[in-house]
Amino acid sequence: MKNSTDTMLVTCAFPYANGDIHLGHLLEHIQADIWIRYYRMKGRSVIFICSDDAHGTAIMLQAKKMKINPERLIENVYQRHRSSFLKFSIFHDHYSSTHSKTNEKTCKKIFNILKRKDLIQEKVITQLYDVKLNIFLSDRFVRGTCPTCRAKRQYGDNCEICGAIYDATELLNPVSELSNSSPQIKSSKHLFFKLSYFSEFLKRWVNSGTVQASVANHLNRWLAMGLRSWNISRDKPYFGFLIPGYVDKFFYVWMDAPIGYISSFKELCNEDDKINFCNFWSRQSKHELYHFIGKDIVYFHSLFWPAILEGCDYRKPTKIFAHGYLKFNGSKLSKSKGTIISVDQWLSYFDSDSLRYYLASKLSDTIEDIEINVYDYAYKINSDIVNNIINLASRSASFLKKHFFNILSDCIIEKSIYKNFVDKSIEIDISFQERKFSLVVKAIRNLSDIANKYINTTKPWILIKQKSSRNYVHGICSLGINLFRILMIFLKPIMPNLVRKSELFLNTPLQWTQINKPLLNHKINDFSCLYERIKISYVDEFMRKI
Ligand code: NOT
Ligand code: ZN
Repeated sequence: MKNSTDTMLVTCAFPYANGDIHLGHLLEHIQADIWIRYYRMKGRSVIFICSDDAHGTAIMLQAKKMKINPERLIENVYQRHRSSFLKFSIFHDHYSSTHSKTNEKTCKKIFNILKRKDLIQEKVITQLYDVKLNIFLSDRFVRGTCPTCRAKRQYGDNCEICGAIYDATELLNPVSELSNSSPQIKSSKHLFFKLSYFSEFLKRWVNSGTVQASVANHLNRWLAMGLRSWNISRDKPYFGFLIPGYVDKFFYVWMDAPIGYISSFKELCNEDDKINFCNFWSRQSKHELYHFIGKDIVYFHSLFWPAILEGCDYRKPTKIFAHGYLKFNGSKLSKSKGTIISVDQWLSYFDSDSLRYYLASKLSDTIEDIEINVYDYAYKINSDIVNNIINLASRSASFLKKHFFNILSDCIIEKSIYKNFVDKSIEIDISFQERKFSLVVKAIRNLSDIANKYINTTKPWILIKQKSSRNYVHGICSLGINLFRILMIFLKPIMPNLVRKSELFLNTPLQWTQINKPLLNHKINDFSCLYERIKISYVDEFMRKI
């Protein structure tokens, strides 16, 4: 671990402000949140920020469809997003919107720096234009026949059938998705960021351990093909910020979104004068910056973003952690296929901690996709959490209440088992740090098996019948509770609600630094149900309804 006085700034990708938070967003936020909770438990100073991604054509069009202005749309969505994250125990230190005044100021400032350094170039380009609606069509809003393989209804950037990459103006028989009319080719002046200027810098940066090896492989292929200048402007009508010094030109949403990381942090610094903005973003910054993102937006974060930062002489991300897609019954969760599962849909059947645990059991440091199967989920929760971990507490607690006034014994009777649990913390520590949460869950599950086997073989329910074995039973059940306590410490970053209830039951806060200090001669509270079994009939109904 690095110097523990440095601050870690952690971000998740900004959800678009035109739809609800769904399980795909949660995968990323839960991954980041577990990592953050772990580091905070270890005493690190961690700041978690995010923001809504409020700009772009899609948001503008949706507001139009709803007959409201885009400001109103993004405000409503903002409130819903914030409440959805809270429902999953995800508490950002600051959650902003890319449509904020701070972000407008930061975007203009960064643009002016880049312009001054001659890193912005003007070019006239041709694009498809919807004459019915008076709007330039972005690649996703136009379909036509692939110029290479003649496949029909392909988008304006690439062909899903033959993989060809082309310009939207090369499509044969293009049709606007917005008005169903055939667009015209129209030219207009645009502003480009000279990305290729940073090729050598990016080659070094990408291969210096800042991204996962498999991501670096992809990036190296793009770098080898040569980088092209990047269009950072959009014509009106567009919902975004106007570019200073130009008429009716707006910043492209992918320009102001990453800058939103800086702006969201800046707003937090304005609220909290203990955090120094300039120290953090300067090139010499000793603080750390981590971005959690999906693998689909690696290009923006690992090429454009560090290049913009380098161009402004700002610090670069410490690491970028990409994850795979969340799949449900074998297919990618997608709005168009109706496989999006919203936070509220999930919570009307199940709880938040169990999803956190289930996703943790699948998460690792790779970009492999993650599959959710709700039957497997219910099985895992019932088996690992209810039958194993909670059962360990409930069976031990029943003897302690009935025979020992809820007071734990004054010594650990099987020191080797206790030591085995404590020693596991070294391995679990590393797995948390490396984001290999599936290994954390596996280790917890194995330990809970060991603890339950110990109770099964010592059989306190038989021993209690002999008066002479009372002390032994006291020792067994107290050990059971102490082992449960260690499991709860390990689970604290993953299942915060369950652990809070367990802290009440154990009558003590749970801290990582206290793992090797068992509760001795300590009064616990009466055991009350810490976790409900998931009914399979619920799972059936959930599957029928979604
Ligand atoms: N709204 C985008 C998406 O793909 C993510 C924006 C990421 C935020 O959902 N900032 N940057 N870069
Ligand atoms: Zn094709």
